[in-house]
Amino acid sequence: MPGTDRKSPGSDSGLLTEPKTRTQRPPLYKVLLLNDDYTPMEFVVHVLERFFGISHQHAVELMLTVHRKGLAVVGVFSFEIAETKVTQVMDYARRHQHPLQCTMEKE
Ligand code: TYC
Repeated sequence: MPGTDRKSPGSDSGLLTEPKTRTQRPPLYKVLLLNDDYTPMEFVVHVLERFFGISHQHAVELMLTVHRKGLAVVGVFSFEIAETKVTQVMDYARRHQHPLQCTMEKE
Protein backbone atom coordinates (compact mmCIF):
# COMPACT_ATOMS: atom_id res chain seq x y z
CA MET A 1 0.00 0.00 0.00
CA PRO A 2 1.46 3.39 -0.87
CA GLY A 3 2.79 5.32 2.10
CA THR A 4 2.85 2.37 4.50
CA ASP A 5 6.26 0.87 3.56
CA ARG A 6 8.19 2.80 6.22
CA LYS A 7 11.26 0.53 6.25
CA SER A 8 11.88 0.17 2.52
CA PRO A 9 15.44 1.05 1.40
CA GLY A 10 15.98 4.77 1.30
CA SER A 11 13.01 5.62 3.46
CA ASP A 12 13.54 7.21 6.85
CA SER A 13 13.24 4.49 9.50
CA GLY A 14 14.32 6.96 12.19
CA LEU A 15 17.12 4.64 13.30
CA LEU A 16 20.10 6.61 11.97
CA THR A 17 18.83 10.16 12.37
CA GLU A 18 20.02 12.66 14.99
CA PRO A 19 17.76 12.99 18.02
CA LYS A 20 15.41 15.98 17.88
CA THR A 21 16.82 17.38 21.12
CA ARG A 22 20.34 17.14 22.52
CA THR A 23 20.77 15.25 25.79
CA GLN A 24 21.54 17.81 28.49
CA ARG A 25 24.35 17.13 30.96
CA PRO A 26 23.33 18.00 34.53
CA PRO A 27 25.01 21.23 35.69
CA LEU A 28 27.99 20.89 38.04
CA TYR A 29 28.79 23.05 41.06
CA LYS A 30 32.17 24.02 42.47
CA VAL A 31 32.49 23.88 46.26
CA LEU A 32 34.80 26.64 47.50
CA LEU A 33 36.57 27.01 50.81
CA LEU A 34 37.30 30.57 51.94
CA ASN A 35 40.22 31.80 54.02
CA ASP A 36 39.82 33.59 57.34
CA ASP A 37 42.26 34.70 60.04
CA TYR A 38 40.99 32.50 62.88
CA THR A 39 40.20 28.92 61.85
CA PRO A 40 43.17 26.71 62.80
CA MET A 41 45.05 25.19 59.88
CA GLU A 42 44.74 21.67 61.36
CA PHE A 43 40.95 22.06 61.54
CA VAL A 44 40.76 22.94 57.82
CA VAL A 45 42.97 19.95 56.96
CA HIS A 46 40.67 17.72 59.02
CA VAL A 47 37.57 19.09 57.25
CA LEU A 48 39.08 18.39 53.82
CA GLU A 49 39.92 14.81 54.84
CA ARG A 50 36.62 14.14 56.58
CA PHE A 51 34.07 15.65 54.17
CA PHE A 52 35.90 15.52 50.85
CA GLY A 53 37.89 12.29 51.18
CA ILE A 54 41.10 14.14 50.39
CA SER A 55 44.43 12.55 51.44
CA HIS A 56 46.36 14.20 54.28
CA GLN A 57 49.14 15.40 51.98
CA HIS A 58 46.73 16.89 49.43
CA ALA A 59 44.59 18.40 52.22
CA VAL A 60 47.63 20.23 53.64
CA GLU A 61 48.50 21.60 50.17
CA LEU A 62 44.90 22.65 49.49
CA MET A 63 44.56 24.32 52.91
CA LEU A 64 47.77 26.29 52.22
CA THR A 65 46.41 27.33 48.79
CA VAL A 66 43.28 28.73 50.49
CA HIS A 67 45.45 30.39 53.16
CA ARG A 68 47.64 32.11 50.51
CA LYS A 69 45.13 32.87 47.75
CA GLY A 70 41.97 33.52 49.77
CA LEU A 71 39.94 30.61 48.39
CA ALA A 72 40.15 27.38 46.41
CA VAL A 73 37.85 24.88 44.75
CA VAL A 74 37.84 21.76 46.90
CA GLY A 75 35.47 19.69 44.76
CA VAL A 76 32.98 19.66 41.89
CA PHE A 77 29.64 17.91 42.34
CA SER A 78 25.99 17.75 41.31
CA PHE A 79 23.79 20.41 42.96
CA GLU A 80 22.51 18.13 45.73
CA ILE A 81 25.92 16.72 46.67
CA ALA A 82 27.52 20.20 46.63
CA GLU A 83 24.71 21.58 48.82
CA THR A 84 25.15 18.71 51.28
CA LYS A 85 28.94 19.26 51.50
CA VAL A 86 28.47 22.99 52.13
CA THR A 87 25.90 22.33 54.86
CA GLN A 88 28.07 19.65 56.49
CA VAL A 89 31.16 21.90 56.55
CA MET A 90 29.27 24.97 57.79
CA ASP A 91 27.52 23.00 60.55
CA TYR A 92 30.76 21.32 61.62
CA ALA A 93 32.67 24.63 61.71
CA ARG A 94 29.88 26.33 63.69
CA ARG A 95 29.74 23.45 66.20
CA HIS A 96 33.48 23.91 66.75
CA GLN A 97 33.06 27.70 66.92
CA HIS A 98 35.29 28.41 63.91
CA PRO A 99 34.32 31.06 61.33
CA LEU A 100 35.26 28.83 58.36
CA GLN A 101 33.15 29.61 55.29
CA CYS A 102 32.24 27.16 52.52
CA THR A 103 30.17 28.12 49.47
CA MET A 104 29.17 26.74 46.08
CA GLU A 105 28.84 28.20 42.60
CA LYS A 106 27.69 26.87 39.25
CA GLU A 107 30.66 25.78 37.10
N1 TYC B 1 44.25 31.48 57.60
C1 TYC B 1 44.05 30.48 58.64
C2 TYC B 1 45.17 30.63 59.68
O1 TYC B 1 46.17 31.27 59.43
C3 TYC B 1 44.05 29.07 58.08
C4 TYC B 1 42.93 28.82 57.15
C5 TYC B 1 43.14 28.12 55.97
C6 TYC B 1 41.63 29.22 57.47
C7 TYC B 1 42.10 27.84 55.08
C8 TYC B 1 40.55 28.94 56.59
O2 TYC B 1 39.78 27.95 54.57
C9 TYC B 1 40.82 28.26 55.42
N2 TYC B 1 44.98 29.99 60.83
